[in-house]
Amino acid sequence: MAFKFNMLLCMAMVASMAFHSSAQVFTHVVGDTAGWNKPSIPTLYADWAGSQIFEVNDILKFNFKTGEEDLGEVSKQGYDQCNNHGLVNYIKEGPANITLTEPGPHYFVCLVGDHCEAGQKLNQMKRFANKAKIYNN
Ligand SMILES: [Cu+2]
Repeated sequence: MAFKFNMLLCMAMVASMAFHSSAQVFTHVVGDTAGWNKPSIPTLYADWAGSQIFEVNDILKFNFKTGEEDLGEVSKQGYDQCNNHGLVNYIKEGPANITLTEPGPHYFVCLVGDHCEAGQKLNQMKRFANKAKIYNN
């Protein structure tokens, strides 16, 4: 009887550990169904980011067609000016998954044509639940 109980307890512990680890990584689909494309409204990605709560190790999934869009992680200046200033990561093939390895702002732009100027840019990665604060930069 005691053996059976220990087995059950052990199984319950394993199950809860599995649940915990899978719950820690959350994938945010950037732009939801709009994907990562030249947006119909300039605030689409800012609005989307404002609806999310990010945590370190969460994943950003950028859904786009290879050859039609791209993805650059750039500096604040690159973001503001829509160019590749401070490029730290450039991905040509979609879809692209980016893991948020640290809190605070991250700056993403599409470097195709005038897409960034039209609003295909993302920087509102400021809300990290485990930090319980808003980053103001
Ligand atoms: Cu684009």
